[in-house]
Amino acid sequence: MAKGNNSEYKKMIDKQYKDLMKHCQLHMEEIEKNLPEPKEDLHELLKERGFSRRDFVKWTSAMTAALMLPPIFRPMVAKAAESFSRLPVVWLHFAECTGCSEAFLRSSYPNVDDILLETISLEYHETLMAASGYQAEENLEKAVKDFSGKFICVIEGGLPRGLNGKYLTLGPKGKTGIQVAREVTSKAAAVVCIGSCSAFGNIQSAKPNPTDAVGISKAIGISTVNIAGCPPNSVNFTGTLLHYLMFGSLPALDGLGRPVWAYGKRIHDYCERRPHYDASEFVEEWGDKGALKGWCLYKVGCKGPYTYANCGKVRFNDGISWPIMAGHGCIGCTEPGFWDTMAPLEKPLDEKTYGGGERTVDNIGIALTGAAVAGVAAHAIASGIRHKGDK
Ligand code: FSX
Ligand code: SF4
Ligand code: F3S
Repeated sequence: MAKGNNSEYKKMIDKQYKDLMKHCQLHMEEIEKNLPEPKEDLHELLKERGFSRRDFVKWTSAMTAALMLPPIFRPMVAKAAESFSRLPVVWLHFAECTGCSEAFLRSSYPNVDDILLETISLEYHETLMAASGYQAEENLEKAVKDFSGKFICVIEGGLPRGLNGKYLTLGPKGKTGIQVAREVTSKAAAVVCIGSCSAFGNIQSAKPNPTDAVGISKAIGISTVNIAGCPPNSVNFTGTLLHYLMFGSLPALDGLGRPVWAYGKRIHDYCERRPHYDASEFVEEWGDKGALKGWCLYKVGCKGPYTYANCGKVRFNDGISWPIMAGHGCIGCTEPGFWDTMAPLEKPLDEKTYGGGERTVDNIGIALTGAAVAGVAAHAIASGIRHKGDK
């Protein structure tokens, strides 16, 4: 419909939002019936940590906007947050540094998202649980059986495929990571890869990659939602789970499985140093006049023009800062293979390969992130949910 006919257009949009709201309400009623009682009282926990009711309301507004929903959805975002601890989660660890869990669980300046994560109903999490050996394996089997088809499988870390997967074995029976991943994900409602290692292989698969490590999707051939970043931002994880709680589906994904609401734009598009880039004011070397003045970090290796993520918008540690604000360029940690493709990390990319100078930023962006751009519109809302035919 042409936007020119304003009142008709508005009516159509209003109807779409009403239908979406109805879908959301019905789904949340289903949750009331089908998922266990909340294990934690979010409001009590927030109070204990010094967050007021007003802080929570402010957070729901910000999260509603971040998820690209109109303000009428604020009460539903609040309700989904209160139901966060109803969603059973099985959290697996493969080849990684555990920095993703650490970043979420040990933040010195926790935000509402970090507190929300504390309420998550972790049926199994190797780093946090007390059990080990046979008991741990039993816990995993029980969680998968009890919540079959209902739990979210969160995965940290990539999977080594070399030696038939034997570079990574787990538990007393010596199962390979690939075996465990297949068994658990086949019973999950959705698979969320947290961090660039499980999403794309990341450092584990950097050259020369002697263990032949890859991301989960590539290792076992399933669709995954990829919360990229090394480590990723807790906001991008909680927002994705809140969407799932509200609508029973995962948010729209780009061609690399990343939620569009969080990874739809480049670091360069949200960067506070962008006016300096446009005015050709660059830091030429560390500690120079430009560095003191907060100029653009492109010439000291910032890969923000080729990196899709919302770091500049949501920041880290309760919004205090983010890499570029702290004075170092983005190293592209949300992009597949960034360790190899974005090297050298403190110099601009090779001009011969990409065409030369900052004039060609857009060419480089297209070359490195073409797959992401081409795929943004291509994925359906539920593309993170296991497809029937997935092996
Ligand atoms: Fe990888 Fe996460 Fe980087 Fe580390 O688990 S994304 S190496 S922060 O810990 O997987
Ligand atoms: Fe910001 Fe980096 Fe872009 Fe410069 S190149 S404007 S520092 S994202
Ligand atoms: Fe990673 Fe760049 Fe953000 S390095 S944390 S994507 S600013």
